[in-house]
Amino acid sequence: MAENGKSSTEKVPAAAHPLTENPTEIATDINYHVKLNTHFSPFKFEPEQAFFATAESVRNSMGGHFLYFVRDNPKHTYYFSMEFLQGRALTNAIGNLGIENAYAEALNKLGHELEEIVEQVINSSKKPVLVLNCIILMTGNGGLGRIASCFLDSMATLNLPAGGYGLRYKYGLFKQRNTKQGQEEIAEDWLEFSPWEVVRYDLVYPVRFFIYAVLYPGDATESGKLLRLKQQFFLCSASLQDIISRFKDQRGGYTWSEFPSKIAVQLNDTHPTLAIPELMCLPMEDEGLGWDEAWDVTTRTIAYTNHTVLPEALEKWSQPVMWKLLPCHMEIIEEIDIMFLAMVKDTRPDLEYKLPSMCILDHNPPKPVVRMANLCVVSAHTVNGVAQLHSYTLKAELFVVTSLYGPPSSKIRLTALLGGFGFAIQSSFADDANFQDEWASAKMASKRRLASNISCVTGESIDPNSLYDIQVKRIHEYKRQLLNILGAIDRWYLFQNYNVSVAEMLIPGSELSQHISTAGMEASGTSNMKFALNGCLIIGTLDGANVEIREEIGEEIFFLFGARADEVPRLRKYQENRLFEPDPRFEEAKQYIRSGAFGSYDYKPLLDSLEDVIYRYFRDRKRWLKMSILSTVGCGKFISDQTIAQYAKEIWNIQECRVP
Ligand code: B1N
Repeated sequence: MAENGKSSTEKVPAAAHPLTENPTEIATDINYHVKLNTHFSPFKFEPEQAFFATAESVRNSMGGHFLYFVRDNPKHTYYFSMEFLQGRALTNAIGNLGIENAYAEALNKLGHELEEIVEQVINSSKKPVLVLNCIILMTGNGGLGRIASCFLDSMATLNLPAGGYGLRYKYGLFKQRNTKQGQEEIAEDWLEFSPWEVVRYDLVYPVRFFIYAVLYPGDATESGKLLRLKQQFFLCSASLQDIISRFKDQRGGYTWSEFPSKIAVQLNDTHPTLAIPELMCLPMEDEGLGWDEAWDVTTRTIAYTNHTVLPEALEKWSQPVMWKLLPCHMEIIEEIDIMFLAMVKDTRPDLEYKLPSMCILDHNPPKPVVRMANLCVVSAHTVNGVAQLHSYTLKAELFVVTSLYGPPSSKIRLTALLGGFGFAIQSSFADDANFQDEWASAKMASKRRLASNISCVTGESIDPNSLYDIQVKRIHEYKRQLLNILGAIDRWYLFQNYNVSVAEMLIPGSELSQHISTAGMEASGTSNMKFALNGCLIIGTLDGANVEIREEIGEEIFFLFGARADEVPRLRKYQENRLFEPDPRFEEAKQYIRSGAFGSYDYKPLLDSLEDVIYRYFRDRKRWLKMSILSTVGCGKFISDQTIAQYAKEIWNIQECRVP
């Protein structure tokens, strides 16, 4: 065991800016930042300046929390993710600190409205979308990045000594503008204004490459792929060097064997997998740690979350590219693979026939690749899926290898949450006429807010009494947006640039939402939880987290759609043998689209029986409201605070660290 008995100088936290809840003191503090700010004239106090000054005031209040963690040196968790889909940072920060009312009052004293001020924030990582009759098609990614940001919020809410590492992309995904010619893509320079960034000039770590301008460089070309790999390595290397340097700075020196009792690293999918060989490499190269110790440290530190089982979405990197770029890391990966193969042969000869799909290095020509998910499964101490059904699939089909390490721990659901009504309710309220009225007016207010935004963006006005039926998802065949479009072609609007702020409007303002992916394909889905929690009823298949939502809220308030996962293979066979006869209305809808006559067509024949049921329910207002209330009541289990509390206990072994 390597001993590195360096004792660091004792750190006494400097007095932090006090976290005051007194509106007068806050107003004075905001004023101070207005005068101090170097970005704007001190004589102006427009919403933009007010936003900056407020953000800086809040940011200073947060410093105390960091210092507290340094002083107490508890075990920390670090969440590694190649993407974080943030919403409004200011709203999040004051929400998590519980100082929303105090800041609202302080701004009032200064002649501003908090609601107006937070709107000044430029929404980061805007996801381009097209809403076709309220079907939002995202060309970027959704749940995975949003979960990462929700988790950071929940870590803060729960006072956990935890944080995230990600890349500071210069450009997010492009902004979308729709013209008659089609989609126009505009560079998204989202870093224009960010009062939240703190540059640490004193922390510099050597990483061999530094090129990372764009989130999702096109991977159609070899150079695009290489850039993505470099980005991934950059994230892993710089983050681990920072973590190790903080670990070494702790009082009383350190031994490497205690690293896993001080640090937990969670990999958000396989994108940061290079953290595994890098955590082996850094202490072996820099401090002469032996292989066995390095392997022990790495495997006790790293946990992995899988977000998909679709074979085409599982990351594979070309072996020649990896050898060229990261030869030392490839040596380590090769060694891990050899170790793993030997272990299976020794301990589970009955599983040897599975080795070709279980091993990390796939040597098959013409494209020998490294399978990143397999490397994670072999090396992580815990692997989890993102919904019950998904975890079963993981266990059963994909990674038999987990069973080698005792019972697989894929049991945790990950959820993300936006908006919400913000009050505690019980199922007994669902029949209460007064409560139903309040519920209806809250929903109506959200619908009006959404309608007014749609009208600003598109010029179209929408009757708030109509049924708002919404599908928001990354574009993929299995999510079956096309199916939904076929059922919605005569009601189309254009709604651009879907992002977290739009979601906060859209989700509370909707009453019915589509989650109709082919059963067995969607790992979890996250917007399904958000819609259900916001009292929006769901049409869904028995896929991903839909299964659990239906269990929690009750099957009678869930509009079930389509085949079950176990029926899908039979139906596919049918289709292959041309025995499957689609509903004639599909043909009608396709002909209709080809005719190009969207506006004038009588749509009635295309409505299927499920829609008939839905409209019948919708017209019975009391019944609909009751179902909507019960949907929210049943969604407690999908709140990310609860998920993170479970991670903290079951995977990370970290404790709350409360700031007095
Ligand atoms: O992660 C979500 C799940 O709710 C969805 O079911 C799942 O499809 C989604 C490569 C991904 N899986 N894989 C990705 C994202 C970015 C990328 O570059 C893959 N996203 C999901 C949250 O668990």
